[in-house]
Amino acid sequence: MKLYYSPGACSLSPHIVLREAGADFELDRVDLKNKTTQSGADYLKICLKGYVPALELETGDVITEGVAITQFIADRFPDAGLAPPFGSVERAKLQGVLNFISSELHKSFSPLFSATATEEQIREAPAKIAKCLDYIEARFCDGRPYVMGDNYSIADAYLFVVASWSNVKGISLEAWPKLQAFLARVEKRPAVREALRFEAIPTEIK
Ligand SMILES: N[C@@H](CCC(=O)N[C@@H](CS)C(=O)NCC(=O)O)C(=O)O
Repeated sequence: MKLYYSPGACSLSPHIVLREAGADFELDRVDLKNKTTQSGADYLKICLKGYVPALELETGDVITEGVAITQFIADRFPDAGLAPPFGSVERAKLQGVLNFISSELHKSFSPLFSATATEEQIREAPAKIAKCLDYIEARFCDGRPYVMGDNYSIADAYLFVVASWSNVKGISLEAWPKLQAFLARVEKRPAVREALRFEAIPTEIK
C-alpha cells in the first residue's frame, strides 16, 4: 500500500492509522501546489481531485477520502481493533462521528488554509470551529478517554489531526480542557509520535 500525503495535512490521520495497524506501507509526498509527487508522478493522474490523502493498493486501485481510507485500513487489520465490525451499531456510531469530523470540523478549518477563501469565510471560521469543539467537549463529559468511549479508534486519529490545527492557526483550546487532555493523551501514542516525527510536525499541544 502507498499513502499519498502532505506533511501536517488531513493525510496525517491515515498515516497514523497505518502505523497503529502495523501495516506494511510506503509514503509518497505530494506537492499540493504543483500536484506532483516526490516519486515524480503527476498526482492528478492518481487522484483527480488533487487532494490528499489517497491510498494506492497492490492491485492499483486508489481509495480517496480520509474516512473511507481509515475504515478500509481498520477492516484490513481487524486485530488492531481500530473500528467495530462493519454492520454493527457501534460501527454506525463511529461513522457518524467520522462524518461529523469530516463535514463539520474539518471543513470549518478549510478557509484558514485556503488561498481562495473570502475574508468573510476566514472571519466566520473560528466561531464555526468553536461550535464543533463544544460538541466534541460534551462527548468527553462522561470521563471517556476517547471520542467513541473506552477504545481508541480511527475517529481519534482523525480528531487528533484536525483539532491540532487549532495550534497551527493560533486558536487557543483553553475553552475545551477535556479536548486538550485528549490531544495530549493521543499524542503520547507511539504510532502518533512516529507519524509526527516522520512528517516533521512539532508536538506539544497547547
Ligand atoms: N474530503 C477530503 C478532503 C481532503 C482535503 O481537504 N485535503 C486537503 C489537505 S487537508 C488538500 O489536499 N488540499 C489541497 C487542495 O485544496 O488543493 C477528505 O476528507 O479526504
